[in-house]
Amino acid sequence: MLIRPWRPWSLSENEITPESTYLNRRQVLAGMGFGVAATAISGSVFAKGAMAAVTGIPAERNPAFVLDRDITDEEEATTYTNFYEFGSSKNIWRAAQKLVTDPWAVTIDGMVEEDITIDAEDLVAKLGGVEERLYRHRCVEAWAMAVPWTGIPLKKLVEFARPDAGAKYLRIETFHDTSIASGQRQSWYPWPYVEGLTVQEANNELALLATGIYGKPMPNQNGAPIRLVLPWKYGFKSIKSIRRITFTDQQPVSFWQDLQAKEYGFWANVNPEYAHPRWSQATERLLGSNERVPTQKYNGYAEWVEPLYAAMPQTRELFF
Ligand SMILES: Nc1nc2c(c(=O)[nH]1)N[C@H]1C(S)=C(S)[C@@H](COP(=O)(O)O)O[C@H]1N2
Ligand SMILES: [Mo]
Repeated sequence: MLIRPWRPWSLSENEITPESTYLNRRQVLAGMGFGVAATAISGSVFAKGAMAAVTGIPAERNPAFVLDRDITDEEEATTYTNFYEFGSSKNIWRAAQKLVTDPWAVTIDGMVEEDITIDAEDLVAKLGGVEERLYRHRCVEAWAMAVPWTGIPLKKLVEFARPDAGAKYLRIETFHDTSIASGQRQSWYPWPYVEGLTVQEANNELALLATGIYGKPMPNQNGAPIRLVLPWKYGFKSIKSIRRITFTDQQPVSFWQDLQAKEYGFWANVNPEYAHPRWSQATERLLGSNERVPTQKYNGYAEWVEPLYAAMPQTRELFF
């Protein structure tokens, strides 16, 4: 087994982990202990759990999306993950194997022509072909990665859902099952995990409903069988293991907003000029290395998404 060297940055990253600092002391200590253990056991782990057969994988790469950095090592991106349902450490990939992702019912409801509950596989087939895209990902905790996602533009789901003219937002929910996800037994969190975005954002070309990564079906720990990927926003907006998508005229209150509205807003568009209340967002650490690089406005995707916000006041509210 590969024993990883101690990396000093992992300690400082633990210190800034926004998703645990406000928790009670007991929880913070438990999380740190687990983090230290994680550096010693996350070697040779290529079999990261059973993966269901998924439509269209591997898919053809869409050449419109190019990176300014190397693709993150696959093992890093699939073993260093945030998925609070399975615990507050980054090393939850093993625990996440408990999730049964096939069959997987997804419900589309709210302000739509007709509510529907459909298996994720059938939904993906109905929405059409998947493609591969290379995207940067920027966590609010100031680590970043660059990975090949497989997925379908979210706008195809909007089209399929046939929302009412009055629907302004998508409210998206993760599964809720305390018998599988030990993190969900921690009652101080507002489970299930919820995220939201506007219908216009969902219709933006960049918004992706992802079913795979590195040319393989999505591993559980990265959000199987279906998750959101919104690369111009902080990573917490990219909700994993989606169960329900509700079209609504009310701005959804997301999981982190509910916990700490002063630190995690609804828009959460990446911007190096607006610091998090507890740390700078000016630079980011590339996963799998000690290298820090400057963070870019909209995570480098301004040309795709700036028009979405052109009519809004360019204040901090848009960027936290
Ligand atoms: N359901 C759910 N989705 C989630 C999270 C989570 O804890 N639960 N964490 C978010 C955060 S903070 C980030 S940075 C990304 C991480 O995605 P990755 O683990 O695939 O890199 O997932 C997001 N989606
Ligand atoms: Mo994150």
